Amino acid sequence: MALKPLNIGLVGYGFMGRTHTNGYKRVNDFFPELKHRPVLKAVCGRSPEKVQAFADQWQYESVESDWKALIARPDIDAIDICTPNNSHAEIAIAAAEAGKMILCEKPLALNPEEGERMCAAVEKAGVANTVWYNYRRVPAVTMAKQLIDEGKLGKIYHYRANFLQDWTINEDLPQGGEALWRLDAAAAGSGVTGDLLAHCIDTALWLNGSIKDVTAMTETFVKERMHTETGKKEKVTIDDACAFMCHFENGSLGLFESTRYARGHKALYTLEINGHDASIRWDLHDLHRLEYFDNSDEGRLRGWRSIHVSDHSGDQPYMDKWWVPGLQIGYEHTFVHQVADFISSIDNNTAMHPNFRDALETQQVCEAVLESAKVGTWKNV
Ligand code: SOE
Repeated sequence: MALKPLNIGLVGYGFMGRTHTNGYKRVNDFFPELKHRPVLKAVCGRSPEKVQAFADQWQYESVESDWKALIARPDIDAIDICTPNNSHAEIAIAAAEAGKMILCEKPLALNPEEGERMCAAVEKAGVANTVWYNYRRVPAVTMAKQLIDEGKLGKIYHYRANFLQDWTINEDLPQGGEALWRLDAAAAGSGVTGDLLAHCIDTALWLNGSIKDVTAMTETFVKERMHTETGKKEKVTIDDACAFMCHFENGSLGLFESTRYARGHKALYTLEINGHDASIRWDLHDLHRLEYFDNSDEGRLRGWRSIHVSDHSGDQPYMDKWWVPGLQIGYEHTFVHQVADFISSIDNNTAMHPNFRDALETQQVCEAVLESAKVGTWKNV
């Protein structure tokens, strides 16, 4: 049966533009049951040479230099937003009003107020929407969700997560511009809180439910950096590091830390969950492995199991789509999985998560974290 086209209009062509496009290109080869095929219709960006080079390399059919023109095109079904965070709201709201489906890069917005307006727009228009919190779709993380939902951990006491990097230690690194907008609060909204902790929060809300309140500290280690646009040294207004504690609604305690100043760590996302009956541990650098301690194991053999989530039997999520049992996949596959799940939700008219509403909750936690760090007290989410 011929697949129905899902015409994609991509806005932005940076690192995330590549990860998403790779997902669109590979999905049907590995998920043959899907009824739609993403078609790379157009990519949009301000620099005509760069956008054309991207289109040529990734085989987009056409280019646009104005996202409004892209949204106005009747041959586009879905808008994929890969621009800096300060343009997500405007583009998403316009896309929803034009009846387009939307796939938005994380974090949803600059703040919850923008996020609310984005949710209202997609819900009013009734358009399919998702936010690219891709780590949910690492097979081992998805399997952690299955185990928790089956009650294998029992009552949860602790949730711990870190996201550590070291790429901004150099004081000479400028802020702003196309490459370094993540260091400019005007474009990014915040530093590690919205960029990295948002991933940890998204996974945590999914695995362990809502967060009630938070207490946080943030630090900006390099106080001034050259701004690419003004050519002058400007105050740095993002958080370079952030740590927070929280109470989850289920009574468990949370501890989260993120920094771009952890020398030696490039992108280390780790999480650990301790329940009454069992514990789970996961590490992005060894992403197939789910470590699992089950207190009901026979005493002599009780200990941490190291499960390589790469089997096709026993419902290990996503793995039967790829190679033969035991062989590995990686970071880029999480985006293929997200595209597959998005298309499947369209094919079957089922809910897709994380959607804008889910991502708004993450945004609200980020806001409470930043606010708590500012005022130095606990903040309700
Ligand atoms: C920042 O370095 C970054 O690229 C984030 O923006 C991504 O969301 C994260 O997955 C990896 O790190």
